[in-house]
Amino acid sequence: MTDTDCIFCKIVAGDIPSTKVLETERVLAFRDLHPKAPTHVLVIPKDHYANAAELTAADPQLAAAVLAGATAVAESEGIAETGWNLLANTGAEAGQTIFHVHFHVLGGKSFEPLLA
Ligand code: D5M
Repeated sequence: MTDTDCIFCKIVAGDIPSTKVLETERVLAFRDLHPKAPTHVLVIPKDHYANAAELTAADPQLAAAVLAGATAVAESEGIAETGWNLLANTGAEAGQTIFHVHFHVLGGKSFEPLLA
């Protein structure tokens, strides 16, 4: 499942370059182009779903695989022990700009707690 207009589908296809951090059969993780922290990696399903809600409704197993990928990235980046943030902006009002679901893995600096 791909969307020909989707920039992350193009990254999956290898048509746009990316710095890959992890790849499995169904999941890809690559460094964010505009990092907001020393570690800033995006974890995506290779299949195209617009957001986390669509992914979870359509394929909960794949959603779990993406979360497992995020955890593996935190471990390989050396931030699993110090602490890391996992963020999926869902919808334009929440700040989502690319409508291929992606989880931001952020670490290596301290963020103000969102809910403080
Ligand atoms: O996050 C979208 C994120 O995607 C944002 O942090 C920039 C990043 N981005 C955009 N284009 C690229 C490419 N080509 N490679 C890597 N990262 C990219 P959102 O949650 O939708 O605001």
